Amino acid sequence: MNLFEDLKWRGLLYAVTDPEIEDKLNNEKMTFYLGADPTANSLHVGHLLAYLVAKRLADYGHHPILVIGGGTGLIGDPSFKSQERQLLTIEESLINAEGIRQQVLRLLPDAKIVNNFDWISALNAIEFLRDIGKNFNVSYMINKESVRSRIDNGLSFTEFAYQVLQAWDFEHLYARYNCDLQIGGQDQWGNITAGLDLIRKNHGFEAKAYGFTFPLVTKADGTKFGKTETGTLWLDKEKTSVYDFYQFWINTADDDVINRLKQFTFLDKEQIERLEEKVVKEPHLREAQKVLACEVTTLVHGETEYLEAKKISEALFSGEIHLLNAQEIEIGFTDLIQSLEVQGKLLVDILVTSGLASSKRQARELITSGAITINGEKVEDLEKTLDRDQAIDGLFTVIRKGKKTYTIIRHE
Ligand code: 629
Repeated sequence: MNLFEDLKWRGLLYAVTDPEIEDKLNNEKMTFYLGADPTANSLHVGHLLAYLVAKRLADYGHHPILVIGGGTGLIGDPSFKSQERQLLTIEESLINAEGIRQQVLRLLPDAKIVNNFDWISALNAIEFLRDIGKNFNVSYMINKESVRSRIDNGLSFTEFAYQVLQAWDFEHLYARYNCDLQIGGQDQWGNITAGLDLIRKNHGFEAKAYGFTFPLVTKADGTKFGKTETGTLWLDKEKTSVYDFYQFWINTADDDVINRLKQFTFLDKEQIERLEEKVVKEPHLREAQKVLACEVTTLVHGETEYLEAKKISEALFSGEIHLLNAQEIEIGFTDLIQSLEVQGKLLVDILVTSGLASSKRQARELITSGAITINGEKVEDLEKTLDRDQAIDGLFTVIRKGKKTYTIIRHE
């Protein structure tokens, strides 16, 4: 499959600025760019899609430039945003930019990475208004969706001017690196085409530059992609644990999993079609979800982290939490951990204090009926006491009631 067909098959083409792009992408080596503003110190799964599109192009032989918007991030892109943004401080922008640089470097280790703070901060007001501003007609600017949708409920001159800066970036990269393609999500259409217009104004109509956009990721049930109950799914493991990241992908609905495999993995058509068959024939095995979680977690966090997340997940599923070490228990089961002073105390009493039994009587019944296990071993002795020496890594005792209810005691 050639690149253009592959992008189409994966559902990664929303709009192109020129049908010639098909031939250029398939048969030439283009220098292209993708930008992200450092509004946070980490990218999230929405950005991931964009960087994976960049990786697909790079793997095909095109040359990537990744722009970190240290300058534009200080202004705020109004595209697809219903409200004026809170301004970042310069310091926040620089710190966030560094976090993002590290992440994109991991995804595209050979890409050229530049920060538009370097050239935008060097611009003064006179140059901005005379040299760049003169090329923009206000009625043209107002007709951009990003501006029109905001004009009635408030849009500052600051955000209004954003498109000019992104357009200037494109021209800058075109002039300096021969960059002739910008890619972005569908929300970036107005900014990308502003750049093309500026390039034509300054370099003549024969100047050839292009843009294409990919669609926003949508879910079959209509809820927003990339959010969990706890919020945004970040790529930084300090913000979203690898375990939660893995869980997010493993929990993908059957109706969505094939699209996610197309968009977020590098498996080919044949491999994905094989998985599609499995979703239909044996959905209970969740093979497609397992492959998806493996591919994406490995891509973003590496194999060791993926294996650990998988192990934690499987332990929970099989009920064998006691096979994990203390660190894995901390990562996977924070919600189940109770810190208690239990040394030498009777299990009967601990079942009550930890909330697993409502009374001592019930606690005794649970024990004698064989419903209680400690670190995987059934306890039927009513005189059983807890001892730190038998705890996992001297720290945790896993108490299970019945098949699925757990409490994890952290020995104080
Ligand atoms: C300067 C800044 C440029 C080119 C682009 C930019 C950033 C752009 C933007 N992008 C989004 C972001 O930063 O706001 N103005 O969060 C985001 N992008 C990836 C995809 C996107 C887009 O990073 O393009 O559509 C999300 O999928 O929203 O010279």
